[in-house]
Amino acid sequence: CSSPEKDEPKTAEENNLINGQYIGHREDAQGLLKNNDLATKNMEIVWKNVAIFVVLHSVTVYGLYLLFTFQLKIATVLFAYFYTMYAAFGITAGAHRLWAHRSYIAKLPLRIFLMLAQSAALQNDIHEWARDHRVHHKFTDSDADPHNAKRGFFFSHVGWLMCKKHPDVFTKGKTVDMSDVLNDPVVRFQRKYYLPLILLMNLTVPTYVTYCWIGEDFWTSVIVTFGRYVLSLNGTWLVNSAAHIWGMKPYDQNIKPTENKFVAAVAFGEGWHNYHHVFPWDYKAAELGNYKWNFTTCFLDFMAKIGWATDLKTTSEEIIRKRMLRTGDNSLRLTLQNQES
Ligand code: ST9
Ligand code: ZN
Ligand code: ZN
Repeated sequence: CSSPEKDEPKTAEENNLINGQYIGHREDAQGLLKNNDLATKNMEIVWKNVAIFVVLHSVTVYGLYLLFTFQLKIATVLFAYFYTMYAAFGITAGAHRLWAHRSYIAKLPLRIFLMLAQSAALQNDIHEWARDHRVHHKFTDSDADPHNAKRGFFFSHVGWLMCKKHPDVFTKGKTVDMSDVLNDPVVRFQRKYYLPLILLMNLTVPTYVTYCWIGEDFWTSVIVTFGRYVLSLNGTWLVNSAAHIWGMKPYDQNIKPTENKFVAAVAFGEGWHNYHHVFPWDYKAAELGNYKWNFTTCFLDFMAKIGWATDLKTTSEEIIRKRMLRTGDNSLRLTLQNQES
């Protein structure tokens, strides 16, 4: 005979899965709770990650205090900005537009340059980053989306990195093919040597330059390194949070991603997110071929000029217009009309 304890589910996963099928939390039998409440109720917090992010953000607040009380050298601030831009290209031009979306073809030197930059960004290795991102596009704003924006700003911004993933991410995520990414020897090299690469690119190089070349004291150099990293993480996370909540939807009003100028500015061109979710293969990740708040597109156009990037995919004006008329919220046309009149 079975004891009541034996019948009780032991883990969040047992709670949610019967024969591998997600059935919702048992308390949902009467349909009293909404899906997102259920996911939140069942989530398993990873306290180690919570502690790391709290410490990192506290150090960053002190770093910002040093910055705003003019206790940092100008060279330190300039170097931090340009190193952030380099690391950001590893994410935007590399992990995102090249490896996750295959929006262009990159020659070997560019792939090595971007792999090192992506290591400097320390946002998981290229394979893991691209896998989560492909799953995000395929199952946007559902339980299978690793940073489902329907669970609120905090969850989609950083909360998803502080708890175990929803079972749907594992099950539905398995349907996403990653063989093309793993076929790239540069990606495999990064996976093999990920720890030394991030220690070198994210920590040692920037701290060494700030300490030995610019002449800040050692602890200031370490604080600047961590602060720069945390600010760039938040810039990236805003794409998942703010650009899934606030802004216009000129291309498809039926989805959550938006056009967000502020996010585009801090995320080197990745804030035109309504467009990007509708036309994810476009290397510009934005319409109009403009360079408005899109440093990554300027960088890729330069790479195309020197022959390191080829086959840059884009979307024809006609297809964009048709889609805007069919599903857009009319906001862009109204804005353009207002500017003209
Ligand atoms: C970070 C990433 O910050 C940020 C990404 C942002 C994306 C934004 C996109 C927008 C565009 C680009 C904008 C750029 C702007 C740049 C501006 C710069 C200024 N599919 O993950 P695990 C399976 S990272 C299929 O451990 P847990 C798989 O078998 C920050 N399967 O799940 C896997 O095993 P393996 C630093 C999947 O245990 C296994 O499950 N990093 C998928 O629930 C276990 O996977 C951190 O903080 C999937 N999608 O743990 C690390 N996912 O990998 C934080 C999983 O061996 N991460 N599987 O194949 C962790 O500690 C853990 O992942 C966890 C979940 C606790 C969050
Ligand atoms: Zn998105
Ligand atoms: Zn994308």
